Amino acid sequence: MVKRERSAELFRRAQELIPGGVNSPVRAFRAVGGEPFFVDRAEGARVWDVDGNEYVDYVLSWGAILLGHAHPAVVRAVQEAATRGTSYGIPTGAEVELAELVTTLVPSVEMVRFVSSGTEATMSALRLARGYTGRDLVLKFAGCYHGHGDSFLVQAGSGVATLGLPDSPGVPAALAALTLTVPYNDAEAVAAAFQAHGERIAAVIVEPVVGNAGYIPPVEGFHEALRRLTRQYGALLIFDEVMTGFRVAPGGAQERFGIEPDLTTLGKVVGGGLPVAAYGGRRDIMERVAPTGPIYQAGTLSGNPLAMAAGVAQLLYLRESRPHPDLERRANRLLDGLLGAARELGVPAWGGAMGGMWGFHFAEGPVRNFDDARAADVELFRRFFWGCLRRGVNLAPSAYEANFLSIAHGDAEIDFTIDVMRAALEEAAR
Ligand code: KE4
Repeated sequence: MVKRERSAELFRRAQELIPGGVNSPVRAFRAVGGEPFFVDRAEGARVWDVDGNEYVDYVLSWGAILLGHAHPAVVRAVQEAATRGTSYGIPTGAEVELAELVTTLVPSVEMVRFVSSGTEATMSALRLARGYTGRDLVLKFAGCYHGHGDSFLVQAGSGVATLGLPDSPGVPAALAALTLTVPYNDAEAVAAAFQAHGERIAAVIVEPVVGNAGYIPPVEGFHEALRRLTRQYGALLIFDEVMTGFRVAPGGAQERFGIEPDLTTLGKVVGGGLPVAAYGGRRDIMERVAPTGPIYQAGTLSGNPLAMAAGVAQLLYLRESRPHPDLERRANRLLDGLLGAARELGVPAWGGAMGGMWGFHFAEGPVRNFDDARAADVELFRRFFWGCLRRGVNLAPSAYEANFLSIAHGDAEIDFTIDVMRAALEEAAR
């Protein structure tokens, strides 16, 4: 039995002081039951909890860690920046350096504004799209998560072209009504929504590869349809690449799919594990952002020098090492190991991998949208998750999340994980 006393004690204290004992809900393990472990330290592909248990980690700060935990280049850059101060509220050269890296790696991004979280990036991109087009409606996809901005905490109305309803208390119905929600991978539903509301839609925002309903890749032609329909109706196309940016390819999903969105939001990898996110895109749109334009957005810690240093270090390393083909090979080997074990055991399973992002559903598949994902065997997932954790593999603690891997996940870690997943599935499927 894995010792967990110190995590349990910390969790008890945390719950007294922090809602659910965590600073972001998914960390509380409510989707898998039981209690979370508390991390003591991490290095490369591994994390160690406060009771000394070791895990090969596939959460990787929900995708932010591409080079592996505590990569020397990132640690050195942050340490060095800290000796010169931790925040100024005054422009620094590091912001220019990261902006140059982002705009060269992500071709559609001509100008960029750094913020401190993905939520801030998507909220700002939406306000910009509304300000630039003079329109109010936004169209999103069921199962896609774009942070906790009010306009995104909205559930689908009854029909594809009906207006949204609040998906959280505190979101005003009047605001939720401005968000249309349609099924992912359903270009006809998007066309119907545009036929019904086209002249009022400011933007379509989409996870180009879904990571927040479990892993769901786009079907052939889906993004081309979004690009065509947004152009046809004068709406902006926003690629929310907070998760896919720099992870599925150096230039993100848009490079992989050959799509040029009008705006892109970025996060996670761009900050090397420190709080950096960004929104950017066409110069004629970005120039409408204060202080060059009237559309307001600001942030005390935006462009924080330590966070910029971490982001620059991770992106420079990524640009030189071009790790994505190797990451994808390993992710596919890992997934083939799991799917092969499932086949042998007669367990329905389906999954996919793109660059350093991968995921699976215990369902026949293919999983094309949120309804398909919700039809998967979540109970089996819960047993499987704990079977892996007990054996030293830390997967995302929810069936509706993606997993990741880093350049530190070598063949030894992949082989170990395949063995663990096989044993965990055998036990869970009994
Ligand atoms: P943050 O505000 O959490 O930095 O980013 C919001 C966000 C926006 N867009 C996409 C595509 C995202 O995946 C996210 C955040 N991802 C989740 C993972 N499912 C973060 C984990 C969490 O909520 O703690």
